[in-house]
Amino acid sequence: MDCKILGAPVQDGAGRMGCEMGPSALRTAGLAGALRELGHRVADLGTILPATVRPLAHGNLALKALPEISAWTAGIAEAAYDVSADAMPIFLGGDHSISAGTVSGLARRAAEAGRPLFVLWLDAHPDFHTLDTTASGNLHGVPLAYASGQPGFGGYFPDLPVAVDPKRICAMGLRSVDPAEREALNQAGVTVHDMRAIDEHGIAPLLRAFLARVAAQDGLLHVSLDVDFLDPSIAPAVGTTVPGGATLREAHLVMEMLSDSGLVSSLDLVELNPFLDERGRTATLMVDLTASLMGRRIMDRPTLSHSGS
Ligand code: DIR
Ligand code: MN
Ligand code: MN
Ligand code: MN
Repeated sequence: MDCKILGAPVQDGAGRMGCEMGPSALRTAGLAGALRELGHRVADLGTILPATVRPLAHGNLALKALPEISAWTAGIAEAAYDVSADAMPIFLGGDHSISAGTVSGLARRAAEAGRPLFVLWLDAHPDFHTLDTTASGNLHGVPLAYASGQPGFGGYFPDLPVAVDPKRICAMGLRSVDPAEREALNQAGVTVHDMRAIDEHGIAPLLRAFLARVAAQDGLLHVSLDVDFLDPSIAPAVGTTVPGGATLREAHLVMEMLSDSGLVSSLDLVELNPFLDERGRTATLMVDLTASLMGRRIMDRPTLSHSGS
């Protein structure tokens, strides 16, 4: 596979500084080398730049860094559209606001290719606030709402060329959902597997059902992996830890099943805050998970094929 790595060192969308160092930490933990070892061609395209920042005033006075995140979203969307023409992009955040750009740029590319874009959102949070409903004002809480065409972003974030159909989004690992988000997720018809569902059913059947839908519609699949999907005991380097997250094996199993599916066309690695890490432990785990997604195996396995693929 041809992989293209792009850094998006955005930190203004999170409540604390440090995500700006995320791309450096993921590179230092050996991301490119791990992928080359698996036989992939890897090009590191360096750092995405934001568009020009212009002043923006919004009625929600809690909003933080709206002009900056709007400008980043424009720059990242353009880069995501361009790079996804002929390679699998891996976007290194940066806080999760980068996915407003990655997902919207990828949706535009998928629409041009005549393929439906599906999104797997691996996160403790759904990031489904609008500019009007966020109480924290941290814009890493809005990217999935923006990219799926929820109202209220017009004139503030870049005009959305193509919205992702909310019914093609699956959020897994949720355990911190604000009331306005819960309502909006239900209204929009997003598939949600919170931690209780994972506890009750196991993560594999939930993911298998979603992958079968992607395969049946010949979809492209974008995976957005927030560090806080993982339990803080294994992934401490994130500003918004929530107890009760995915275990090491649950996370690797997700990545291994994604790899087997052959469906993944792009990836975000977001919210890593190296300032909070224990000697690069979380960065290394994120690289190991990416390696599992890109084909690393404990033992050879019989090739699995998807019904409908
Ligand atoms: C909370 C936390 N829902 C907020 N969100 C995120 O600030 O809107 N934390 N994304 O990572
Ligand atoms: Mn272009
Ligand atoms: Mn997130
Ligand atoms: Mn999160």
